[in-house]
This record gives sequence, C-alpha cells and structure tokens, in this order.
Amino acid sequence: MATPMEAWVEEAARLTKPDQVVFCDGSEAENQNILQTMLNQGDSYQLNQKTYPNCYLHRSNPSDVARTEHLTFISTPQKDDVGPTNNWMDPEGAKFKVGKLLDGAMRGRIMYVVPYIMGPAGSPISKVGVEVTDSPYVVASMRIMSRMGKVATDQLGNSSDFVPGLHSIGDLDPLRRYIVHFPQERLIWSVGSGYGGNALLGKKCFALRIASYMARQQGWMAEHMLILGLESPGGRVTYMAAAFPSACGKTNLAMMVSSLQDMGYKVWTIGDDISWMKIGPDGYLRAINPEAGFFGVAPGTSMKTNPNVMAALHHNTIFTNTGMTPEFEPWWEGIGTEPPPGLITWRGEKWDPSKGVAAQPNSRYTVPAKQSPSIDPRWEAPEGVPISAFIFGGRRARLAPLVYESFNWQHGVFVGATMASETTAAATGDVGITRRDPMAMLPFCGYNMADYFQHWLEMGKKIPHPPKIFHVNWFRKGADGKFLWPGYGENVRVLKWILERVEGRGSAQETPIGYVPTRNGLTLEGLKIAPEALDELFRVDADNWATDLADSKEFFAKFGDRLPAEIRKEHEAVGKRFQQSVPA
Ligand code: GTP
Ligand code: SPV
Ligand code: MN
Repeated sequence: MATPMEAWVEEAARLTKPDQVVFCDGSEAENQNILQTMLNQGDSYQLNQKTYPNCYLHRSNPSDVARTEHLTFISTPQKDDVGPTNNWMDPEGAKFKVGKLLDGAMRGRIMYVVPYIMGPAGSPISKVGVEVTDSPYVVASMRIMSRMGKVATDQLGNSSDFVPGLHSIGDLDPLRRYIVHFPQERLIWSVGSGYGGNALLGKKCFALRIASYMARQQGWMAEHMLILGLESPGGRVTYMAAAFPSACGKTNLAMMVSSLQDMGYKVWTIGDDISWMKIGPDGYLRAINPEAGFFGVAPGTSMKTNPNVMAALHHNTIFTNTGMTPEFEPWWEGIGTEPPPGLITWRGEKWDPSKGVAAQPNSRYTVPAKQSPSIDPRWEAPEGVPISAFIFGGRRARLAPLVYESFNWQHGVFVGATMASETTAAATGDVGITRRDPMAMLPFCGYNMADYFQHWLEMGKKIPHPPKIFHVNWFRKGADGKFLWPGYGENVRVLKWILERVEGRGSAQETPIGYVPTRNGLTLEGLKIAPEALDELFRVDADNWATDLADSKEFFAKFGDRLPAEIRKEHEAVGKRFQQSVPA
C-alpha cells in the first residue's frame, strides 16, 4: 500500500509528467549530486573552494529575483475569506487555470520529492511538509532551510498530516507565474518562479500563509518574526520576537553583535524570519524557529554591520544573484571592500560603474543557522523559548520614534495593526513607497486580516503571561535625509530598555502613542550622537500622527464590519489623547 505521501507524489507526477521521480533522503552524497546537477544547468558556479569551501553562486532568471505579490493568491470558496489585502481565486478556477500550466511542466525533467520538517525534529510545535520540485537549486536550498529528507519521512511515517507543495519552474515567464494557496486543503501550487519565497515552499507559503490559517483554527500563532535572546549581566536570557517587514532588519537584529557587550549584554539568535508560537504549560507563549537556515539579504552585510553572519558565510553557503570577483568570491554593495577589478555582475556581465550595481538589491545568502557564532544553545529546544516581548517596526522616515511601549495588549495589537513601512526590493514593484503592513504580515496572512486582528485579540485573553508589546524604528531620517540612529549593534540599547520595561524598571514618559524612554532611560554611554538628533528621534509630532491616523482609518475601512470593534476603539482613543495633550 502506498503511504499518503506516495499517493500524493503519484498524483503530482501524473499532472506534471516528469521523466523521473527522485525521493530525497537529505544525505551528503545526494547533496553533492544535486549541486553537480545545478552546475551542469549552467546557472550556477562553484565558488573559490579555498576561501569558500562548499559554497556556490546561483543566478536566477533576471525576471525572477524577488517575491511577486501580485501573482500570489489565496484560494477559498468565499472571496471575503481572504479579505481586501489578498489576491483571490476560486479553488475550481485556480485548479483549472494553474493546472493547465502544470500539466506536463516537468516533461524532460526530474521531479525531486523533498520531505521536510518545519521546526526541530520531534517538537510538538513542528510540522511536516512535502515539496515536489523540478529545480535542483530549490532542493539544495531546502536542505539548508529545513530539516529535510529521512528525518522528515521518519517523523511523518504513514500519516497524512503533511502540507503538500507542488512546484515547477515552468518556463519562468512572469505571464505564466502563479503562487496559489488552498488553505482549506493545506495545499500549495507554485509555477513559473525559481526564486526564494515563491519557490522554497516551506518558508512563506507554508510557514506563514498556510500556517497562519491553521494557527487561527487551532489557537496558536504563526508570525513573520525573528526570535532573539537578550543576555543580561549575570547570564540570564530573556526572549523577544520582532516583526519587521521584508528587508527591514530582522536578520540583522537577530544576529547583532551588541555594542554593550562590556556591560554584560549580548544577543543570541533563535531565528531570523518566522516564529511559530503556542501557549506552554508555564503560561508563556513558547516560540520555535520553524526554519534551519537563514535566507538573508546580502547587500549592506559587512564585518561592521553583521560580523556573525559574515563569519557564517564562508562555508556551505549558496549565494543567489550576488556579484562575483575574478577569484570566484561573492561580492556585493556594502560588503566593506572596494569593487575589485574584473568584478562580474549578478547578470554575469563585466561590472561597469555606469551601469549600476553588481549585486541585485535583493540578492541573498542561504546558510545553515547553526553556523552563526550567535546561535542560541536552545535554538532547537523542542518546547520552544518563552517570549517576554513582541516588537513591531518598519521603515518610517518621519513618523515613529526610535522606540515606544504600548499601554496594554489590546493597544499593542492596534500598534501592530497600524504598522506601515516604506517598500523594499524584497518584492517586485516600487521601492520606498509607504504602505500599511499590519504585523509585517500583509503579504503573508493566509486569510482575512480582520479575522487575523480578532485572533490576536483573542490570544491576548488566553495567554496567562502575555508578552509586552513595543514598536521600534531604526530608520528615522533627519532634514538632511540621513538616518538619525546608527542602528545595527547599537540597537541593543533599545533592547536593554525593552528588557527593563518587561522587568518593571526602565524610565518612561507617557505620550498619546504610548510610553517613550525618558532622556536618561536609554543607555547612551559610549555613543556619539548629537542631542538634536536624539530630540528628533523621540519627537511625537501631532500633525504627522494626525495624517497617519487618517491613512490607517482609510485602510481599516476596507475591512467593513469585519474589523474588530476593539481596533476602532483604540483608533478613536489615540486621536482623543492627542486632542487632550498640551502641545509642547
Ligand atoms: P527579509 O529577509 O526580507 O525578511 O529581511 P530582514 O527583515 O531580515 O532584513 P535584513 O536584516 O536583511 O536587513 C535589510 C536591510 O536593512 C539590509 O540592507 C541591512 O543592511 C539594513 N538594516 C538592517 N538593520 C539596520 C539598522 O539597524 N539600521 C539601518 N540603517 N539599516 C539596517
Ligand atoms: C521576505 O521577503 O520576507 C523574505 C525573503 O524573507 S523570501 O523568502 O523571498 O520571502
Ligand atoms: Mn522575511
């Protein structure tokens, strides 16, 4: 008798008609084979094996370098169940339309079957997925990003409890590219892209879109959040999870080298992108990182900004769309060295400064998490780590202060729901446009966001020791257009204040938007920053906030009656607090 997994694989093969089906076991020998196939396809290069052992560069199709949100769909019978922020297709129509593109898509190709676990093997919070794909690059990447192969097949056994994902690169034509989720069937279909979140189906498709839908049904949370541990003097570690939109600093915060190390503050990494959380027997929200690797933004990564990841990247790493030096080493803008003579761009051309950047702005590295010197000894703890603080944030050049604390859970949910950020290169489309992005989940919530806010409100009532909720902004700019805050390793100063607030210490002053640190609340020793810059960093400008409240009101109106009354109440309350506060 075929197992449920084998039966589904057979069905997928009947549709896509590959020449051959290969079940992956995750072994090193198999990996070397897959990497060789990648090299044979001509879009990948072996990097310098002396300085970058077992490292590769992959170039994706130039039309396929980021998530494509306008081609990403949630497919449910009722359109209203996906809400105004998701693209919708009816399941029958989607199966027909995308089915036609998948029909025979793997002719002449190998179909790899990739069983994988999201989360540590054996953890009660982990889940199994099975991706079939015709891309060896996807197989090699999934091997780094998840627990892949035999370990997953063993965990699954004869069970039908897995999320199937059917992926084919198709012909890579954006006109025939679709990423479709069927949350009721817990099924993913992706065709026409070989890049990141479009193709590594365990990541955004399963661990966020499908998992967020399951989490609401089952009373847990699947969030676009990093998880870090802040060690304080004496060695105690306090865990925090932070949601920032794509390319807004999650990886960098999770892996930072603290500038307050001498004072005894150090940051440990659990995860850099996704958090799955369940209420533990101790009444705390327990978080695991469902991933096993980091798929991080390369440009801007250097020994100065993120030495931990730089140390991790020198072996067993796949680089995607970075530049390459004549010594076969990866190179990108902001790596900390001058562009060397003979530099090759991500498109494979000789670099010429007049023609722009050498590395694609969304070029990335794929590296095993355990290679980071900052990896937390508890990063694979099956029960997860207890979360004491949630941190929301984004790129707000003018509005949000460096940090503020919400008054309570309900207000904190409102703070998350009113998040907005300037768009980045992580998705196709314009860069630098401010858009609403609640909880950094706008592109990743697998159902109606009004129901998602309701789920957050309900979780707050159920968690005996709920995390305190904060908001940060590393990206505020001065009149000269430059960032006011040095960011990166200096962000630990903000984490330290957050820790103090969690512990009931830390000095703060009340403003209409929440508690902001007092001038001596934030540890500034050893930091060169002008007092005027600090004034601007903490300024809560009533006019700017009025404009933003009008904008979020318009955004919330899209949800109609489905929007929870609590969100509307909090919206009115902050407006009132501004009216009552005496202008400075
Ligand atoms: P995804 O992987 O797309 O979800 O992104 P992410 O949220 O992990 O963002 P990441 O840490 O990769 O940072 C994205 C960009 O922001 C990089 O170019 C970083 O150099 C830059 N960045 C990160 N942290 C800071 C900071 O504190 N200050 C400033 N100015 N830039 C930062
Ligand atoms: C993001 O865009 O938030 C990422 C990269 O983490 S991707 O895997 O492409 O979604
Ligand atoms: Mn992300």
